[in-house]
Amino acid sequence: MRTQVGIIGAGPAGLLLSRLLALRGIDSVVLENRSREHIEARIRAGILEQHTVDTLTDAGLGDRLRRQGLEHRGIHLQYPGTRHTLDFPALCGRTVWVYGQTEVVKDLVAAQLDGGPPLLFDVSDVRPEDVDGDSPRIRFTAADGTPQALECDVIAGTDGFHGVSRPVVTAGTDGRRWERTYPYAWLGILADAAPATDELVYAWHPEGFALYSMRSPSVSRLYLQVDPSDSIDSWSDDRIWENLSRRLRLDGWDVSTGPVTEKSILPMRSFVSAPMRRGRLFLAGDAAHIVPPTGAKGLNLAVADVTLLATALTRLLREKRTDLVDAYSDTALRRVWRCTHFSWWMTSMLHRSGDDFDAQLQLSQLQRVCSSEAAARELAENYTGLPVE
Ligand code: RFL
Ligand code: PHB
Repeated sequence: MRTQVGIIGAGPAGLLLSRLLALRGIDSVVLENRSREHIEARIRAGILEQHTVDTLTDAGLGDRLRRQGLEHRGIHLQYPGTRHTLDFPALCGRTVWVYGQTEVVKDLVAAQLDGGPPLLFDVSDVRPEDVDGDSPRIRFTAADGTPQALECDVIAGTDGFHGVSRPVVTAGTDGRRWERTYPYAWLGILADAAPATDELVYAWHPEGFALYSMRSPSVSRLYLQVDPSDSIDSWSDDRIWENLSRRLRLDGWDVSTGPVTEKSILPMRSFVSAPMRRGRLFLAGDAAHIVPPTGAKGLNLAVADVTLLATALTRLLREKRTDLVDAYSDTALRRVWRCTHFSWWMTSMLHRSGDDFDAQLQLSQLQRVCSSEAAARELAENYTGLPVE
């Protein structure tokens, strides 16, 4: 088997890269170690920046997004006694869209299986090889158990945080990593309940952060700050709703409840690995970096990486010019660090550490964002996404 770009991992990064390359006449094969059902059911991100929506639309994937996605023109920031709305178009001229990552993945998989490049599910033992030369390959075991070798010009490691690609890059480069594990976790639920809010509510509360998000006019997505050592079994649906109602409360208003269809606890960390390249192996998305979800950046960063990478690989493979692939890691990392800072800042401003000095600093910062147009604009520009270089 031979292709120009061997892509490891069919998350949003790998699938979109394959699509962008196909539109430029470059062939690829995507290898995924889980099933189609599994990757289409994973509940994750929900907020798409303007550039992500534009990229998906330009790639011919905007139909359902425009019909079923919800354009949001701001967020509510809340702390006891105050719910303040940030108006994004007024502050920075951009908006964001609520459209679940599961829907993005379904759209990408459908496009791929409808005459797009090969997408192989349920493969195992995936190993990138000879990445320092001009003819790397990926060895893997196909779903039927046969060992295979995929000869490539280039390999893209888009296999997420727990994938096999990053260790290969780290082992062969003089690389560095930076990491922060936060002493918080998010308990997330999906509920069949019409959202009681027009915009997302990010709430600071003495008992901990809460977030009111949504997936559609009839499905709510909500999160609660919990202890990382908490077990989901100790959080009954009633206990979750009581906490959400208390932490999000505002006079004359309450969350709307309904059957909980999914619940889980997610750890929170920041992680950056550099460089994002070793020879002919390029990392993109969660394979190279992780942000805590507070800034809604992870999926959008993955899209920004592959937008850059698709252009750089096209230049390499069509024009034999190496300038953009050589610049890829540094260019991508500038945006990664901006988003890492913004996600850390949002996380630090909104989560209760238990320390009362921290709490006063957080409330002062929230009051500043809610009273100064300059401070609000800084949040709005970062949240809606800075332009891709
Ligand atoms: P993914 O989505 O993890 O995809 C990697 C794919 O690679 C496969 N894989 C392998 N395939 C072959 N061989 C191997 N050895 C393999 N190892 C792994 C995996 O099965 C998978 O299919 O990474 P990608 O494509 O880089 O996409 C990144 C995003 O998924 C992630 O950043 C976001 O979900 C983060 N995130 C959010 N991002 C946002 O932009 N906005 C949000 O509102 C937002 N909310 C969230 C989030 C992440 C969350 N969780 C669960 C971590 C909310 C949550 C709760
Ligand atoms: C979500 O809807 O899953 C979501 C929204 C905003 C965030 C994180 C997650 O900051």
